[in-house]
Amino acid sequence: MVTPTQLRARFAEALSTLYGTEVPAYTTLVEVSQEVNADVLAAGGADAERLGSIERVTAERHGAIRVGTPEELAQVARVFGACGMHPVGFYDLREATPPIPVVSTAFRPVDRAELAANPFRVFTSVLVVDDRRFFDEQVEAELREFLAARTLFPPELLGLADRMERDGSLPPADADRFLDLATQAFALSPEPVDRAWYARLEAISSVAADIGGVSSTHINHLTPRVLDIDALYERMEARGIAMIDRIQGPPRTAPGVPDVLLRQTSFRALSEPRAFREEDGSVVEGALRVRFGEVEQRGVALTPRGREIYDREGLAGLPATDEALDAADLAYYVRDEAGALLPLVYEDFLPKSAAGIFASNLTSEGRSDSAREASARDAAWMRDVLGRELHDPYALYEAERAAHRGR
Ligand code: OOG
Ligand code: NI
Repeated sequence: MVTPTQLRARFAEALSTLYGTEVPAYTTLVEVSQEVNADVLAAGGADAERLGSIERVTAERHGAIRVGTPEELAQVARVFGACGMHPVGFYDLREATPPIPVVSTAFRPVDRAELAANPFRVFTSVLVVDDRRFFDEQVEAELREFLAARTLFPPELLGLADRMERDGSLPPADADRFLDLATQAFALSPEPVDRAWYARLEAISSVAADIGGVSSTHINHLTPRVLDIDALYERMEARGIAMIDRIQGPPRTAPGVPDVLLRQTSFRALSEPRAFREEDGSVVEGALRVRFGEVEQRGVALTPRGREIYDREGLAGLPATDEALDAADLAYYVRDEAGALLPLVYEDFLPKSAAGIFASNLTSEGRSDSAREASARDAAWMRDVLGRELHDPYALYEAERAAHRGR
């Protein structure tokens, strides 16, 4: 029988293979990440693995997907739920600059053994169709009609997902079928895009067009983890792949100073051939730029107090050693039997960086009117839509630290 843990590892691998055939520059990114990781390991020895074993880091990916309706989001939760991935955190990208008309969560394993077995996580955004800052009543009505008419996930896939969640395992043939259907659900569709409809949405927000302008969803990017993101950035540029102009998140730390939170960068969205349906009904070959490659480096998770200082003062406001960060309760650590501090790696996302990643890959700033009324969306809304617990990231780190202390 196949377990959710095995299913997750195989799903991450299947998506990686798919994305590599669809976006060849992703394969380059994975190759360069592995070169950099091998070099860091050779130079740093055991210290290089303080934020995760090389096996974990090599297999580690995060994906990003975008859906249109609460119903679609609830279905995503069932598919990922079958893989032992649970919703963690609430991110409101409408507050970003430029504002993006989505709210998001991340599906991921929540306990340490599961994260160690395979840490696959997916940043998942849902369009806010009734937010008047972006969509007037007419566009909202048309969006609702378009989204209601599509099916992202076939009933067979959802049925298999529910069986896995109910039984805790699936027979091998059913697991294979789940993986085929789930992977296919995130592949780029050959279905023609309605040119006029897509263009209307794109004038408002290219993310809205990517979500509500097409009849299927797709993986937007798949992100390997690297142990030295500055080295990676240089090597990608040396290979002739244009990266966005900066690394999001905290700056590089001096040697010996702990890395905190998450650093990310990406290469620009590439032009991909897509079929378009014109107003006269004819279908022509065109191109869209929406999918890109991103890479991340992870550091120790900060406590709410540590995060507040980081958000206000940057790295300069935080002490420069594990001992001091732990003593002042600014970052999460546990102690091994010998009393040495082990960092708890940050497993989540940063709204400012996410906004930067979104923004660097928009075709235009879009159009929004901040004077108009926002629609209410918060963690409670997200939890109701998901119909399952929405985990608070801090509660997860706290619980893990407490469990160690209790041993
Ligand atoms: C998600 C952008 C955010 C990250 O790593 O912060 C993100 C998207 O482009 O759909 O993936
Ligand atoms: Ni990402």
